[in-house]
Amino acid sequence: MSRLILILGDQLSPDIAALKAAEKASDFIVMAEVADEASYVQHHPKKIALIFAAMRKFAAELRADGWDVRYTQLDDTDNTGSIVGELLQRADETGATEVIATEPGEWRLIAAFNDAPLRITQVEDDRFIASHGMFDDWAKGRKSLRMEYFYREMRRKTGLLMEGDAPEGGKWNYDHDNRKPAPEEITFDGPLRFELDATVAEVLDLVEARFGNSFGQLRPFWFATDRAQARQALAHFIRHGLAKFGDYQDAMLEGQKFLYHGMISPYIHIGLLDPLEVCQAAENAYKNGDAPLNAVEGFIRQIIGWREYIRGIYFREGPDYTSRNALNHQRKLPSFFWGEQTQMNCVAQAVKQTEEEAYAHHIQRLMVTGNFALLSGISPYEVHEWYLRVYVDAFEWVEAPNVIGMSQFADDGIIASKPYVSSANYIDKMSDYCGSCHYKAKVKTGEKACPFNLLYWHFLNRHRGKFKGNPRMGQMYATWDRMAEERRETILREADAWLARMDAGDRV
Ligand code: DLZ
Ligand code: SF4
Repeated sequence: MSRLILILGDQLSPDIAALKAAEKASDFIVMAEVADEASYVQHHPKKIALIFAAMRKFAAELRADGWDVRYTQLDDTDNTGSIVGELLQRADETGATEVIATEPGEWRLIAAFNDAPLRITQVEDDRFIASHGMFDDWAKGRKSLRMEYFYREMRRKTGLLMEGDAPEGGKWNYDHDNRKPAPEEITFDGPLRFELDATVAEVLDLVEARFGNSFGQLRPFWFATDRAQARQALAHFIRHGLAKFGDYQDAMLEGQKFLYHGMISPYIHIGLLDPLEVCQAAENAYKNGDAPLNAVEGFIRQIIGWREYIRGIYFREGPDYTSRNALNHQRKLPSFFWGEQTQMNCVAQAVKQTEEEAYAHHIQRLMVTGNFALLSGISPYEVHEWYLRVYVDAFEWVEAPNVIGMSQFADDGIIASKPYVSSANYIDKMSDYCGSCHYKAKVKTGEKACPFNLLYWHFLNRHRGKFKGNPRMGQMYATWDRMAEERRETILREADAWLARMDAGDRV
């Protein structure tokens, strides 16, 4: 009996679980560009283009390998607009009565598959090192789920950077050597860029016609869109960027959108690169003496530590995770997140490059836009939707825990042991944004005071009840309490006035 084998736009791996369960002689592969997936949030056009182009090329590879692929293009006249609709149509067409799907990375689709009027078996996505069972076993009975301990398990399990039972170099984590301020000169010219081929050019025209009005620039488009290109992009980063990745991973420079970041996360997440092959390539660079341990360990930790941990949390916490709001933040997302002018240079820079590239690196996301949203009390759901929309590597399983948990503390501390808030100090130290800003990083009150300074105290003050007992925050409250009462009142008054101007749509 033939079956349908569903492959979603972020499941483009030749050894994806559903495909491993398939019979080439009798089963049909189903792939579909559908309006539902392209619009559950209004994605950045570059993200849609990457996914559609990579889907089309992957379908061609499968056909060349002898599979019968039933592929729906977005503008096909009989496109039903949803994945389940396409499965039903293909079931009719082929006589298949059963579907094998690799479990999607989003509760929304899992529920749609469970509720579908045909049998869809969802097999676990084994592109991850930690299965659901393994993560739950690790998490069971623990008071707190800190990434660092989970990461050590992953090191042991994969053998990456291990000397027998001990971590390479004697330490598990070399972050202490990372996080250097922005360097004078960048010697990496950024991710490898690819010329448009006929498939990509056709997809760009389609995306321009259908999604051209969404936030974000479609062109220039230069992403890798197949496995061979993604491997070249990885090799380019390993050869030219990795050695300094660790040192400068938190740095930010105006006009330098990538610094030493490889920008390979979208390729891993959609299946063009296998996470272990990426880590092994980095480990080899260390073994060959081409990159230092602090860079390689930091890079590998992002993949087998953070990425796996975040996914474990998403599935463990369940479908209501994105609606959590532990700090009861209700403010609307200000228009400068959509490119309207702001006088805060750090925010303007992060948003501008997001608009251009569908990318900003993790410190821009965490310490500029995320920090600002948390300090000013923006609804975490709105913040989550923004990140899911604008970033090319944003799929809910990875984006939601990073935003709802790590960045906005809306999960009440499942992921972060304290809220990631900081005043202008940190941004000033790690970037060159402050020098040309309308506001002054070192000014604490008055017209030129950096809003991050005002809002930092406003945040701590308004959440005192929740955080005053947190041992990692005692120092902050002690500093606040030592200030003269009049000064505290001035700060809070100015912060409220600034927020009111922002809410009124003034250029702040
Ligand atoms: C993100 C995305 C987009 C934009 N379009 C499609 C599509 O048309 N067809 C498809 O199969 N997948 C698409 N995707 C990826 C899915 O939304 C993704 O599989 C789920 O969000 C789960 O991670
Ligand atoms: Fe951002 Fe404040 Fe620095 Fe301006 S002064 S760039 S608003 S941190």
